Amino acid sequence: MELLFPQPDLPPVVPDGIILLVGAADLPGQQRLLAALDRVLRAEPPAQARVKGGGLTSAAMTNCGQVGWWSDTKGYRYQPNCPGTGRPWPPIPTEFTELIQRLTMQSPWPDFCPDACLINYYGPGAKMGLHQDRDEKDFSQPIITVSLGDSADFLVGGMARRERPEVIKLGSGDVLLMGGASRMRFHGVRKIYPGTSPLEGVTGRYSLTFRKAL
Ligand SMILES: O=C(O)CCC(=O)C(=O)O
Repeated sequence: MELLFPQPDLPPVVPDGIILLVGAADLPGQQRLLAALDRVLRAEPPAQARVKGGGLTSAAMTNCGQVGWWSDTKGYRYQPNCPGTGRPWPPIPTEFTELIQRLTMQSPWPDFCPDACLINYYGPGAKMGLHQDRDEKDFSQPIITVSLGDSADFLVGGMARRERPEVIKLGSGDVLLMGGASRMRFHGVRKIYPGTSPLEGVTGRYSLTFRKAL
């Protein structure tokens, strides 16, 4: 069908307390983030974690910051050391904190100062089930997610797992802030789109999720 008017590029409607910043990091910015991420990954390579039931997470994980989120058969927690190596997690790179400061300055959370950054790596077919982030001490602080690499379908549900989630497409360089009335929404990742990364040499998707854990 021929359109009478050009199709406007409307941003997706998101629930109250969620701010979606499409293209918050441009390509050179993403490359700077990637170089910093690479240093963290070389220090503490991502690994799938055990969950309480005994299975493994679909995404591989690592952390930087004062504490890192981890899971094993005993449950979920933040801890100062990498369980594999026993070493403290690498510090959050300044390239990451500068981006977060720039983005939160005009947000409802101008004082947000993350002490933890959980890095998830999704290879082809990896996903993350609907869950709430509830291991942090202060729920008045948001969770901020930066996407790098392949695009993904991010799911945002309600306060109960059974509520049908909406799908928000996240591309490389997009940033999602989740706080306020939406801080405790169930969320997850339904699928990634292999081969869509604009970053040379990156296959799969990384999400850098910044938290105030302590
Ligand atoms: O990868 C994402 O965008 C979501 C990550 C997430 O939900 C989490 O780490 O709790």
